[in-house]
Amino acid sequence: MRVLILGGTTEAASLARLLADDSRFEATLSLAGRTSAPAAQPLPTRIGGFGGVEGLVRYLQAEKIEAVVDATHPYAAQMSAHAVAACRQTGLALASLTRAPWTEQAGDRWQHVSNTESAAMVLGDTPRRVFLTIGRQELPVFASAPQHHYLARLIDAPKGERLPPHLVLLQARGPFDLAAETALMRDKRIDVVVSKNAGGDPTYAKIAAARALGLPMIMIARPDKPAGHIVNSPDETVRWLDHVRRSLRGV
Ligand code: 3Y8
Ligand code: NAP
Repeated sequence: MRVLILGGTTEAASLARLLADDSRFEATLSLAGRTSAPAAQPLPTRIGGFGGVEGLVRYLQAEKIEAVVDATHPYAAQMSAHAVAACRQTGLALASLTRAPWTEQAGDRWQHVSNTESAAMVLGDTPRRVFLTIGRQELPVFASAPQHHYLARLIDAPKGERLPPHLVLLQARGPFDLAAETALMRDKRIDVVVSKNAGGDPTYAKIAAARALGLPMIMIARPDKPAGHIVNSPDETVRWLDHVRRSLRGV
């Protein structure tokens, strides 16, 4: 059965490894092409947008896709909206591989904000040393709060976007570990961390490091992300795919 995986996450990578050795499925992984050198994957991989819902519908039809798995990041809301629309239009089965958000533990000092603009605002007027761990796409938002000193972690360097004046770039790709995160925040004298609530293990270390150092964390809320049939692990996704395969083949 031909399967499209909308990827770009740790879960998508582990699902790709499961499907690569499974002769029941002929899967293709799809990336947006946000990074210049994405990690190699064990499945045929297509890179780049589809061209909106219509482009995705045309791709699904041309490639004779029989089931779609949305394994994109919790903050990739537009891709998920397009996947729901395109699968509704084509009648294809859609599973959404989701990951639970992080929840506050004892000792956490989280301040919840609804979006990146509010995160820039709640930093306040007094200059602070801010660890931005939200990547590159929304860095320009912090140009509106130029009084702070920013350490921004991202994968590829920004290209020409308007940036805050006091900015140090840290090009690094997750996952990250607790000792390194704690040492980094201490060495750079960070006094507040800004993060998305991505969930999952790959970047939980920054949450634990901030707690250990008693640092406040500004946590940006997740966007509404449309979904099809919810699955919570790569294994559950494979079981769902086999269920679809059997029902399509009447077995
Ligand atoms: C292109 C594919 C794998 C998947 C690895 C996960 C873990 C490491 C943590 C911090 C947070 C951040 C960012 C992050 C993480 C995993 C996972 C995850 C956060 C790659 C990848 C692609 C992207 C896109 C990139 C965004 C950026 C976001 C950096 C590959 C490595 C901050 C999200 O430069 C850019 O334009 C980067 C853009 C979208 C968010 C942003 O707004 O800048 N991810 N990340 C995917 C595509 O083209 O479709 O390059 O190999 C995948 C991973 N990133 O295979 O093990 O599963 O979450 N990615 C966030 O969580 O806030 C880093 O630094 O603490
Ligand atoms: P988004 O805002 O939800 O989507 C914007 C557009 O990017 C989509 O409409 C689509 O373009 C294209 N796109 C997104 N994901 C795609 C995919 N997997 N394959 C093909 N095209 C894709 O997406 P985003 O938040 O920028 O995320 C882009 C990629 O990075 C996704 O793969 C996501 O899983 C990964 N990622 C994102 C974050 C994050 O913080 N947002 C974190 C980690 C990983 P068209 O309309 O032209 O089809």
